[in-house]
Amino acid sequence: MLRYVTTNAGKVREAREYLDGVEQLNYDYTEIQAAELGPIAARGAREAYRQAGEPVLVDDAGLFVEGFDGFPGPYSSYVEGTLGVDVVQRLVAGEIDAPRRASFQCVLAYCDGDDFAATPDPVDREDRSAAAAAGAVDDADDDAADDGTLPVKLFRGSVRGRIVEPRGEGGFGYDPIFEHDGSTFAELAADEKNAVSHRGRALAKFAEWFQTRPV
Ligand code: ITT
Repeated sequence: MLRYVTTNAGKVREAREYLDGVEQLNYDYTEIQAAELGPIAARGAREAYRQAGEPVLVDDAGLFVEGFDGFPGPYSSYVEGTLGVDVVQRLVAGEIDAPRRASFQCVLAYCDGDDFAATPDPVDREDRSAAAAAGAVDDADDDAADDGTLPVKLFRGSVRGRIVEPRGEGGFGYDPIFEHDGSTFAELAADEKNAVSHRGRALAKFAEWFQTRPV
């Protein structure tokens, strides 16, 4: 059975529209520090697969504000928990010259212990020697060494919008301050958000590929 690895129930609600019978694995994998979401999600998927022993899908997402060089990006969860969404909106509004343009990005990382030869979407095969040099793999520990060689398949989605004063009651996280095509994501029904969102786009790609995966 496919496990959607997240502590965030809002993500699972959105994923269910694309993936029949997917179950949440409420597991808080280690989020490494990185400038991009891909390596964080890939590392998380390896760890979660080793934990679950069955196919896993990790969902790493973030809000990238153009005027802040992409901040909070990979730190979006930490910033939501510390500053909060309203403060982020006020910070952006206070940047007189900065455009309020932003994007949401989502990376889904799938791992089932198998290889993915000749598939169109990116496959992350962590370079074990580079990881060892960076101290990410401890060769004295067999489990950690294996961890770096498990292939992970990545699916990406993004959506552009702008940061506005909070509106709407739906969604979660930064949805009330993210406006796309005249509505904030918190003003959209779940299916309307999915139709245009970063997660919806990544999920659509994943679901199409996953259908072709041998059981
Ligand atoms: P997991 O890591 O357990 O999946 P999380 O909520 O911490 O849960 P992320 O690290 O991917 O997940 O989240 C980054 C932040 O971006 C976090 O504050 C989320 O609330 C927010 N976020 C992610 N997707 C979002 C979406 O579709 N709409 C609004 N905010 C979102």
